Amino acid sequence: MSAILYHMPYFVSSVVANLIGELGISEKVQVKIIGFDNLKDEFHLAKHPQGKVPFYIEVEDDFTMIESSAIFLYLLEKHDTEKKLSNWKDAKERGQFYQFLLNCPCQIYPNLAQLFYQFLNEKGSPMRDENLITKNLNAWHFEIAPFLVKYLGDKPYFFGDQFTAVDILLGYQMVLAELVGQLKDYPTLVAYLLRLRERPAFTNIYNEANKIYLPDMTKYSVAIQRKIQREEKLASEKGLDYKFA
Ligand SMILES: N[C@@H](CCC(=O)N[C@@H](CS)C(=O)NCC(=O)O)C(=O)O
Repeated sequence: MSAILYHMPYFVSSVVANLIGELGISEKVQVKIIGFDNLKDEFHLAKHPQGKVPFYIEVEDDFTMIESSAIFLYLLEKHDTEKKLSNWKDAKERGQFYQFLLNCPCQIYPNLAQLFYQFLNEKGSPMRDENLITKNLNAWHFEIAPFLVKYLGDKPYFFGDQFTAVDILLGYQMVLAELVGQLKDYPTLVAYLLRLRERPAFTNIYNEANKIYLPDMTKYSVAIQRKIQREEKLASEKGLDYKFA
């Protein structure tokens, strides 16, 4: 095994794990689940500056990459040699692939992830920011979802009849939208998600069993404490008066 993707189910690393499944390259790229116990440990922080997932390592020369979309594009270019998932019909279609490659992690995912984390807090909890929830719900319902509904139209997949790498990127956003209860108003997106669920590589990543990895505040707090302790230690070594607020 020469390469490893470090992944946490339902985290944004899922798009890369899903790509590996679709390409059938799990013999070449091992998908390793990093559990809450190892999240933000010394090894993790040495490989990813924020202790996030995904990160990807080619073991022989310790070549390391972070950022889901960069790893996604790297693996697609390296392994989709038969253009099974990236047979773009022209430069414009390639451009639109780049559009979603950036729009998913920069716009859609942060919007839905913030809703997910906010909804972990009970109504009335001081941790819950209703303004942030409203802002993210508005962005989803008034901007993002209408854009996706219009783009998909009555096509089975985002670029037409053929499933492509773009559907891996957007499939994750559909899963998140469903998790935060915001997909049901959009029948075409619901039908699209059902279509994706017919793919074994998709259900291998997004299934009930893997939901044990969905964050809750208790599981996550150990990793956060570990990060805070490390930062306070580094700050004191540098003589900085730094306390995590
Ligand atoms: N822009 C980064 C975002 C990475 C990211 O935010 N990962 C989240 C999961 S979805 C994470 O690892 N969170 C754990 C943490 O922050 O402790 C990417 O697309 O790879």
